[in-house]
Amino acid sequence: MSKEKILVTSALPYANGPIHLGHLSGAYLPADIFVRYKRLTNTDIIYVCGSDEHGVPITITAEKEKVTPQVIINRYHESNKAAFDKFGMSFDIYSRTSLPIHHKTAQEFFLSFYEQGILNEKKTFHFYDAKAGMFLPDRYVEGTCPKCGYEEARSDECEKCGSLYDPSELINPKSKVTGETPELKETSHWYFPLGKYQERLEKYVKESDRKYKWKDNVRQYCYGWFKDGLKDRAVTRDLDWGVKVPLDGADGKVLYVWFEAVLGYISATKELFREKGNEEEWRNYWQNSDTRYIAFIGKDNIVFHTIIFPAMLMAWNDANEDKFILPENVPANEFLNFEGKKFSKSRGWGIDVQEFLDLFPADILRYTLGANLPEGKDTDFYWKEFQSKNNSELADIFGNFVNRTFTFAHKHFDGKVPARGKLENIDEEMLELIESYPAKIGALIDSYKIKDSVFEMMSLARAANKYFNDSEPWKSVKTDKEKCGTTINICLQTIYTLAEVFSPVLPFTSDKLFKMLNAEKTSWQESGKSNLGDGHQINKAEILFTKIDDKVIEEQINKWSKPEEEEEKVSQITFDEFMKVDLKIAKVLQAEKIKKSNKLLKLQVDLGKEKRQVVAGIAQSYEPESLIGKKIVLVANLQPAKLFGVESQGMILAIEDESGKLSVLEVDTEVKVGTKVR
Ligand code: B3M
Ligand code: ZN
Repeated sequence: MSKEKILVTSALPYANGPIHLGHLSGAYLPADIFVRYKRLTNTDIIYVCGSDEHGVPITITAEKEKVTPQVIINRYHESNKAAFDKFGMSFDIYSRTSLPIHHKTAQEFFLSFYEQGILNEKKTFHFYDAKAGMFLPDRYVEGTCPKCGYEEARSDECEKCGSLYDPSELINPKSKVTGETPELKETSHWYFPLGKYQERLEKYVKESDRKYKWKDNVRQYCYGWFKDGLKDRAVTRDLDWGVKVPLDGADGKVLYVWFEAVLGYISATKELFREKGNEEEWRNYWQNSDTRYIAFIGKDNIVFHTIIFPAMLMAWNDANEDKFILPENVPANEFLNFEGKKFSKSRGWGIDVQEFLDLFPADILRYTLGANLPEGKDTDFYWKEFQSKNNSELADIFGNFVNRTFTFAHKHFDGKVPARGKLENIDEEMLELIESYPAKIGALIDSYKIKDSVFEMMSLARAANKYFNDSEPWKSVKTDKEKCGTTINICLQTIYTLAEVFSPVLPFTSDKLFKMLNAEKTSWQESGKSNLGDGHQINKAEILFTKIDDKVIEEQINKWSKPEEEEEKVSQITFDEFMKVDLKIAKVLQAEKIKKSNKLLKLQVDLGKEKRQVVAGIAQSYEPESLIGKKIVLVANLQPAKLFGVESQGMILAIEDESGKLSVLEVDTEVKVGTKVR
């Protein structure tokens, strides 16, 4: 049978900062487990990744540090590569998008689209920061929302009330780069007509999902996009850092980072085989309809991998002889949080990988993250849990079992695998168990249930520990040496199986174990058999896992509880500033939903001397009727604003809990309407 061909990619991390544990759980560890497992089956697999080295955040960081973007990307490319290496990531290549081979590949795609005439050139107005001499991407402009008055609204979209508007409507725009007021300046860009591919994309998603069982979150996300309708997307930007637009007169324009970053997978593969001196071999993966392509990513990257990248490949395939395959599956993970809160580089929240690996060995981290992957929902990294996974699972179960077996084998059998005597039920059951586990674990990994597979690996270690206990070799060694030999023989065979099935998650420990066993890995399928012959000499045991002290963990917990307090600090205002806010008690007279909005309610409130109409974003927390009669606190002197075409003359105070549920601030019904709050 010819070997199955698989191409695996993980999202290319931005070379703009260190990777943290959240990244590992999202797109890297699951892929590495998958790849390491597949390499032990009859598979021809390559695993490709690299740094994403373009995009505005890199230029902004460079500007802040007064260095060139090249300095930034070199720094983080090298340090992230080293961190991945220390973590045991087994990429076949960790490339980078600043390489000429990538620029060339991305430009070829752009030109193919351009020459087919599918790109639309459009003129639009964008914010331009004259001081920085650059057009500002949306998230680098901040201003007051024209609809709700929110002061941190983006150039064309308000996070608070969800409205979209024209950038010219944004009140008091400020550049986040220089703090200056940007001007609106006309520019032209090329747009990729995503909508034209919608039908084919829907078919592709539907069929791939049916054949390969896509994850629920991924499928639902795609259908959400389809439902909204796919729109043209600009594939160029006004910037000088990036892949140049390969057209005359396009000076100062580069390809949009996402447009070229996904193509980075292809150029990295080219680079891999160029290094191997087999330049055309990349086609055997990307352009071979027998190859299975799996793209591992985090949930924030779904649209780029299930819609935009496939559309680009379709567009290429329409016009070229050499046709690309599309991802067969995109097993996107949710997010890992850190001690209950989102990782955040800007807020300094969450430990990065280098920092972590300076303190603890990679395998413990791989196991802890692997056992808690955010496959179906967001999960959390907690120091306490990390400690207990290490101490009571890796050390107490797995390590203990290996240690006891080795001690016995050396003490009573000269470090040689003893022959088996007559098998009892308990022995036969254990042998059957180890034979069944590789297939069981493999099937889980094959269906991207990596977290469950890790659980099963430890289940086998647990069963082995129990087998040792129940067999009581410390008794049989005195009364029935042959029986004792049987037990130790089976325990050693089990260690072999464990060394192999754990190898995708604990590669360093697995290597140690094979060295201790004085044996080589076999294929995944064979690893459940009895692989150690009678009389086989084993080596001395090494310590596999050491327990982590409470003190060490507490130190970390203390260290990571600081930013939270800092976060609570908000900037101070003067008494006079506070007194400018006119807070009044109002009574809700009427409440109704606003058409087309699932967040907003329209309220009529009584202020005593006057009545007001207020729009409040509380529709997901309250049925309209339940608000009638409540006395609430109103910001009465807020500038009126229109939301979804409905005028709002004030704002209601509310509290948001962690789940996002809102509770309006209510006061005693005895209080008179119109009373000032102070
Ligand atoms: N660099 C975004 C991210 O790291 C982006 C992924 C590119 S994958 C082609 O989340
Ligand atoms: Zn708004």
